[in-house]
Amino acid sequence: MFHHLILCAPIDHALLLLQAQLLLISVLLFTNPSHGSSEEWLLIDCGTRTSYTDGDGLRWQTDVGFISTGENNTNCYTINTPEKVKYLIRAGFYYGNYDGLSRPPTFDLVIDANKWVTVNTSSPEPVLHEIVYATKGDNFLVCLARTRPEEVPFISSLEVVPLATGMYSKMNRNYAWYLSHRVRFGGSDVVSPTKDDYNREWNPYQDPSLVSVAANFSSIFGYCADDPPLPVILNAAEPTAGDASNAISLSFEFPANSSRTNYVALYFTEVIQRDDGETREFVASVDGKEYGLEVSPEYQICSEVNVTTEPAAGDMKIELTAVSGSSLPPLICAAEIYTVGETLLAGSNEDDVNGVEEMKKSFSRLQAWTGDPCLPNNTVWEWLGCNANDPPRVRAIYLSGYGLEAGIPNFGQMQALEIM
Ligand SMILES: *[C@@H]1O[C@H](CO)[C@@H](O)[C@H](O)[C@H]1NC(C)=O
Ligand SMILES: *[C@@H]1O[C@H](CO)[C@@H](O)[C@H](O)[C@H]1NC(C)=O
Ligand SMILES: *[C@@H]1O[C@H](CO)[C@@H](O)[C@H](O)[C@H]1NC(C)=O
Ligand SMILES: *[C@@H]1O[C@H](CO)[C@@H](O)[C@H](O)[C@H]1NC(C)=O
Ligand SMILES: *[C@@H]1O[C@H](CO)[C@@H](O)[C@H](O)[C@H]1NC(C)=O
Ligand SMILES: CC(=O)N[C@H]1CO[C@H](CO)[C@@H](O)[C@@H]1O
Repeated sequence: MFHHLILCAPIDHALLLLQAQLLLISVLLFTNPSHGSSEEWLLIDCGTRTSYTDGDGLRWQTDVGFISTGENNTNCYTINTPEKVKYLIRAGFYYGNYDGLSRPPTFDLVIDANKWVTVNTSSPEPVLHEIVYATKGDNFLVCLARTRPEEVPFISSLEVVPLATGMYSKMNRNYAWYLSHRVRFGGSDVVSPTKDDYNREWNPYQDPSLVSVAANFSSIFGYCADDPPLPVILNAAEPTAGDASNAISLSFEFPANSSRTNYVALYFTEVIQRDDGETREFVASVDGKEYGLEVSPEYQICSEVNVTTEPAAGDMKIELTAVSGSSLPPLICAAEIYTVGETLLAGSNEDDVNGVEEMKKSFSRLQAWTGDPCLPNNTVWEWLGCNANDPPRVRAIYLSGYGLEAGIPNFGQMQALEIM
């Protein structure tokens, strides 16, 4: 029973400078990507009234042109896309008391007909939510849904980056995949999104039982399918010298009572030219399961193992264990872990969507309603009732209170309609 609306909120400029890449909106270019390039991104910054190019040469603009106009002027963002491309999408929220009310709102973030996440903006830090999403058609919508009557949703940033064909190919396209962890091991600094062809941020994984080893080369000859950036690959971590176990044990935090299925990608390179007779071979296991992930990294080549894991609960344990006979311990450069969401809903019945679009054309008072009319089912348009079919159908139209005088248009194709 709540309205989808969007407010591109200004963000604190000092924080913007510190967190530029996190807080800016980028929406991409609608060409079919083969190599990641920031030139394929269209960048929108909620804190700006005019376009500009930043110090990294990235072009930023306002959200004008991406929002549908309505009673509240801004509703959903419509992102035009080529069909069947996967996107990395990151939404950022920084309240910073921009409205002077000291009332950080909680609301739903929605992508097409699907709930993405409930956003709680009470943190003093920017809140970021990131997914890999495969578009179904020639555009997709990102909407903010008001779920608490007194709280007005806003967004600070929305970054949409096309992924190259073949990236994350084990991620089933019928699901959204939520970023849970993305780490690099061989260094203590963050590798910023501007260093990554796909706008990914790589945070250091700190563990006293690991020691960093820098590669003695500065370029690689073989790339990984999921294409981590060079600074991440040129540094690895090994067990601290003297550790006899020849193993690396990693732990990644997850809610204790969650049931999670993850896509896990691990990245490696051999950082030294091994002497004759030296070997480095190890196996990776996730939550104690081996999945046949065997690694023998090669000098100056990125290698990757990846797996969609069986459901598990609580923290994730990843173990890298040297095979017997390996003269060198395991090493690792980086890891990404994405958690699968619910099956994506296709959207409400198409005839009904077309029917309500016709009604919106006839009644300007209805034009503020955007997004899917019946989905998610806690954000059904206020003047509609929907059934629980899959896909849902419009069951009722409640126009009293809207002061509508024009003739009712023909929406005879809305066959589930019982109440007007
Ligand atoms: C938002 O998060 C804050 C801090 O964790 C919490 O106190 C508050 O109850 C949350 N709001 C909602 C609506 O869940
Ligand atoms: C996943 O790992 C396999 C090897 O196990 C590799 O062939 C593939 O390119 C990797 N990447 C993707 C995106 O599947
Ligand atoms: C997990 O725990 C949280 C807090 O203890 C609770 O609110 C939530 O309902 C639990 N979820 C499940 C699936 O049990
Ligand atoms: C890297 O180390 C190997 C020996 O492990 C050496 O042969 C090679 O010249 C070094 N490369 C550079 C660029 O220093
Ligand atoms: C709303 O959708 C959720 C799944 O997203 C489902 O579990 C729930 O039963 C639905 N509620 C109604 C009233 O259809
Ligand atoms: C259609 C709709 O939700 N309109 C809202 C626009 O914003 C004003 C002020 O926040 C609300 O009072 C309207 O209800």
